[in-house]
Amino acid sequence: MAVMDIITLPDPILRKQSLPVERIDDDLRRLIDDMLETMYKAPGIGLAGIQVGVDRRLFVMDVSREENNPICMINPEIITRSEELNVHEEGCLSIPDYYAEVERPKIVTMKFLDRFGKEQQMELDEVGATCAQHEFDHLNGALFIDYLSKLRRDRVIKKFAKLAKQKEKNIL
Ligand code: GNR
Ligand code: NI
Repeated sequence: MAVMDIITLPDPILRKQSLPVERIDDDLRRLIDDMLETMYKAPGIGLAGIQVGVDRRLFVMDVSREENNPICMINPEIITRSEELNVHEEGCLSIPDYYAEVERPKIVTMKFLDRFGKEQQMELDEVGATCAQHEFDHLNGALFIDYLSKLRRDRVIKKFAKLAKQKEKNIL
């Protein structure tokens, strides 16, 4: 198993649309295990392929306190969204040290393939629903800051662009 590098803002890769996973084989299962290790190490409660540079429709998550409930969703679909909404503070490993409240459906039902290619359905609530929707967004190039006002979003993007420039300078 290996810890992978996590891509952060303002890397344009994060805005890429991910493509369906076509083959679920040992190589993919190895990637899933590496993504889980990377997520636990961060630490985070979710990680999408695109965050480690893999533009395929899969993500891992674990919202259990004991870190003993790893879930991997391949080619996920959100098949139901509750009318009731829920506000949750969100963060993203690709936008380090920035947090904001986001309103999303409180309960979602996800349909996906598991690591063995078996079709699964799962209802998620509260943090689980928030996390699954946040990860699903990553597969479409969306980030939680897209739900904020343009002013706040632009401020965050600007801050990370400036930071990246500074880092570049320090290397040269
Ligand atoms: O670690 C993470 N925590 C989190 C908190 C609230 C809502 C969503 C998340 S997901 C995030 C990890 C991440 O960036 N996944 O894409
Ligand atoms: Ni994220």
